[in-house]
Amino acid sequence: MNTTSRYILLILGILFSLHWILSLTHEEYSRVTSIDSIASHFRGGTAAEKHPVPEEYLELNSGTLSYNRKANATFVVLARNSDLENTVRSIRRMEDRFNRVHRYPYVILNEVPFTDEFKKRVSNVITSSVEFGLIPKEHWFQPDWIDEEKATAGRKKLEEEGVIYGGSVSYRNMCRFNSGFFFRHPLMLKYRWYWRIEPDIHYHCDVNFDPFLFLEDHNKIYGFTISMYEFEKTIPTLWGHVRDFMKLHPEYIAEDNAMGFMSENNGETYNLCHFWSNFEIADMDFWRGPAYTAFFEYLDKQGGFYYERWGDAPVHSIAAAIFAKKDQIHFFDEIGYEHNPYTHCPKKEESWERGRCGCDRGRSFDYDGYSCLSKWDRLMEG
Ligand SMILES: Nc1nc2c(ncn2[C@@H]2O[C@H](COP(=O)(O)OP(=O)(O)O)[C@@H](O)[C@H]2O)c(=O)[nH]1
Ligand SMILES: [Mg+2]
Repeated sequence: MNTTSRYILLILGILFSLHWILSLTHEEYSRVTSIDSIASHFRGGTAAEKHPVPEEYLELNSGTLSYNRKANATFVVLARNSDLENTVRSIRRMEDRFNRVHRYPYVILNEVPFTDEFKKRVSNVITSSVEFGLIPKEHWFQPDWIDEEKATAGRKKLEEEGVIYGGSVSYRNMCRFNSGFFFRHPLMLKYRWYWRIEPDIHYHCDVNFDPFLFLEDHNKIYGFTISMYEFEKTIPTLWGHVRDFMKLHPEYIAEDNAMGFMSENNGETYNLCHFWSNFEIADMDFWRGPAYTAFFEYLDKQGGFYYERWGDAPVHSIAAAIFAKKDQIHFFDEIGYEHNPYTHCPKKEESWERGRCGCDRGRSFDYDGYSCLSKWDRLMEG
């Protein structure tokens, strides 16, 4: 071997070792350079390309299916009185980009009564109708049977570890409420579908189709725009309980489900992927049905909403991925959405143009190292 070849081999060896060490020691690096993630840049068959909302749903098309039709649906917003300015902004954006055409109602919920000022300011930007609701105490506060000493120790630990909202009880109340109770609120019972809105989110494109009708007509139960990895420290025991539940209730596990999105080894371990639930368009019949009811009750009994800091995002996502078929979950590429710090901007250029999107497609979160969309693409390709 001549000297040049030796040098080349040496350099390749160093690069390979560096890559290997970085992959082992830096999760983020490992994600960005994983085969899935790199492959996604070259894939033609991403979910965005393969599963667009069909032409006949687009309002630019005179034969659109959504004229003269409406779903039994509502927006739902959970907010505090102190969220007033940001709630007004989110709703105003939703009105501008979608709802001044579609006129779906709003339900706005809080564990304390909304002030008159809040109701007046919010109602003023809504072109449809709105109901303000008080959350029943038993749907919100930490139950008596939770061991407070254990819960305090759990909060302290996460706080010391610098986990976001690690020491907050109200954040835990919120996550448990969003996991198991919002769809049981008396004001929500008359509806089947909901679209969740949070204070200070942005809609970057015109939504010129009715996502509720699209989901309903295609027998889907859940729509998302952003997916990502969960902080493992907030759910150390969650997957163990999920596995126990699946053993107890194999009858609820759907055929052809989306387990492959969340696990690389058919359910043995959780890869932390979940749909970001601050955006959700979903079917409450699914949450109200036997599988999810039993699942939520089972998880709730373990106390992890308080002893750890289980989020509604992994809880909803895991349930949708296990109890529904993968085809019943939909990635909405067309909907440009932002919740600080991440933005989904449509991948398809024609969707971006048609939606008059203001976002930068080059900065879309979709194939960021922290996003799980490449895993979704992989699943939907198979
Ligand atoms: N009524 C009420 N709403 C809350 C409370 N905490 C959070 N929320 C709402 O729950 C949602 C998620 O909270 P947020 O602070 O945005 O959490 P993040 O998105 O995970 O950072 C938002 O709609 C908040 O307005 C609370 O204590 N009371
Ligand atoms: Mg938020």
